[in-house]
Amino acid sequence: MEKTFLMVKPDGVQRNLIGEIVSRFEKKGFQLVGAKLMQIPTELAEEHYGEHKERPFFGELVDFITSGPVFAMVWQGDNVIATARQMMGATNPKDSAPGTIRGEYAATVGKNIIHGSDSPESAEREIGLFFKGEGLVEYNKDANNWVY
Ligand code: DAT
Ligand code: MG
Repeated sequence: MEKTFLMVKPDGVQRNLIGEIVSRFEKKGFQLVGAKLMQIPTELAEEHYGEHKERPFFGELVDFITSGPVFAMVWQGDNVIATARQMMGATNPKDSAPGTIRGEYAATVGKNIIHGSDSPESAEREIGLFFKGEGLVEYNKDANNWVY
């Protein structure tokens, strides 16, 4: 089953949105296989966002993502990578559809509440970066029989 890396960013943690966000993915029928509250070290932030190194907002992005704890998660399910991106909404909340996480809770691109992997390659890379093969729990979830 496909896995993706999702993370409630520091603004989402501070604004008490962890539960709301977890709840949305649970209700959708996805399965949580790893989660932790953590402070991201600068080096990990720079590596995670390495694809944006040359962008003018890179410094701000690293400062923001290291400005407080994040809630890092791995979720599993059929087509979870693309579906989670749809549930998150567009990167810039000015364009995020109502009903999406960013559409409901975010107002600016610099504080857009949630991160989600954008492809199978980035999911594998980000799960490896944040969970290093540890902390993932493989288990049978009976509710899957009612989802699939
Ligand atoms: P996403 O988080 O939807 O995958 P991305 O990978 O293009 O978006 O960018 C990573 C983060 O960088 C994004 O969540 C917020 C920030 N960001 C993107 N574009 C930005 C911009 N033009 N100005 C400021 N921050 C930006
Ligand atoms: Mg991205």
